[in-house]
Amino acid sequence: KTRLPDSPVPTVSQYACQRRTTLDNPNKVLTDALEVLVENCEFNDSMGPCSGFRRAASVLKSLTTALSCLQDTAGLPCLGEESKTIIEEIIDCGSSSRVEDILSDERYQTLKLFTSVFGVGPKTAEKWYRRGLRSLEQVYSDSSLHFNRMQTAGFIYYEDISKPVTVAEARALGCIIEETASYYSSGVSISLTGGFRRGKQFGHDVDFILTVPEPGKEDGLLPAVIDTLRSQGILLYSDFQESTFDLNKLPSRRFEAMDHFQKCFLILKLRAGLVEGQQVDPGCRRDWRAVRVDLVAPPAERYAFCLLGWSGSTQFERDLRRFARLERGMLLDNHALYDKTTNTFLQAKTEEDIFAHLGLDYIEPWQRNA
Ligand code: DCP
Ligand code: MG
Repeated sequence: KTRLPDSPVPTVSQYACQRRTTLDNPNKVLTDALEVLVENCEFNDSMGPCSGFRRAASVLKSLTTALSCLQDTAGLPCLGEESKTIIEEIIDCGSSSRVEDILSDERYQTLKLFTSVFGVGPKTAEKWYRRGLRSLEQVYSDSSLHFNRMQTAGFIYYEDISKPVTVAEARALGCIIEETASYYSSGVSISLTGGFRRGKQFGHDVDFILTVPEPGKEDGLLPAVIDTLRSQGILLYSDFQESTFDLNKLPSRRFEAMDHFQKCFLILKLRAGLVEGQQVDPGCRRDWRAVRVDLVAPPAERYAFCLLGWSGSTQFERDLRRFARLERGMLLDNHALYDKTTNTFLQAKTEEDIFAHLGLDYIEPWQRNA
């Protein structure tokens, strides 16, 4: 028998930052199912199994062909027994009983509904559920409950902000923010980040990074933008967070979900007439919709780290940090990259610089949909 020459087996990395994951996902049925399990774990506060299912779903998202049998998963990383069982069930019978049970579970459905309100996390949702509340109407009319400002806005604008934001709307908002910021300084640069930067057609919000070249000048930027939006009559809600960024306190020891840059979480009034391709319906009771917008204003020299951190996906970010720590002995967050071996901060002007410091091939934003 003639032996075939050893052909290199294409291997899939266990790290999302070493995979190219576009929005084309031929295994969406499988990844949707695994993500139901992730969500359910989040509701149950069981973080262990949660990351297992998250990583499994993320690996499948990077594949360019649909799995047709369980054997197709041979050699793929991050697929535990539980994930494989789900995958096999779905391939064989079209659905997974475990996933179907969760989807029809009253607690899951209710927590999903409650956490769909802006400002409501799993803890609050659980509290409402335990009081026997099952619908948003019941929650909102329960006079013994206290809602914070964010949740109140979440209820008032619920219908609008639970409707996905389109690319055209994101663009229109970009123009508004750009013009508004230019009143503060002609040198302001604005970058679209988050899901839209990864090429998504819809988002739950629109994320922008604003920078000014002059060091320190970013301090007054967002308060000025917020004031102008208010005076234009398009500010429906604003939660401004002062910068707590301190170069001397870097690197932060744990993974931080939130960074320390100046930022604001907004709800803006977007007029239909400003959105390209959108007709103003004369019969409509109003010619605008409410949209969620997040702005962050890092010091210009932190821009690359901030951009990389806010571009996502969340799983891509998690794996970048995990890769940095476990494979390179480095600490990465939205502010900086720190080399623990040499005890130095590695500087970066661009995302490419950061990938290079980590010894990673550059992954384009549209390939980060892990
Ligand atoms: N992010 C993160 N960790 C978090 C929250 C956010 O790494 N806990 C990063 C990754 C996200 C980005 O910030 O991509 C923006 O957050 P969004 O919640 O707006 O997420 P996306 O923009 O990716 O998705 P959507 O289309 O739902 O807005
Ligand atoms: Mg977003």
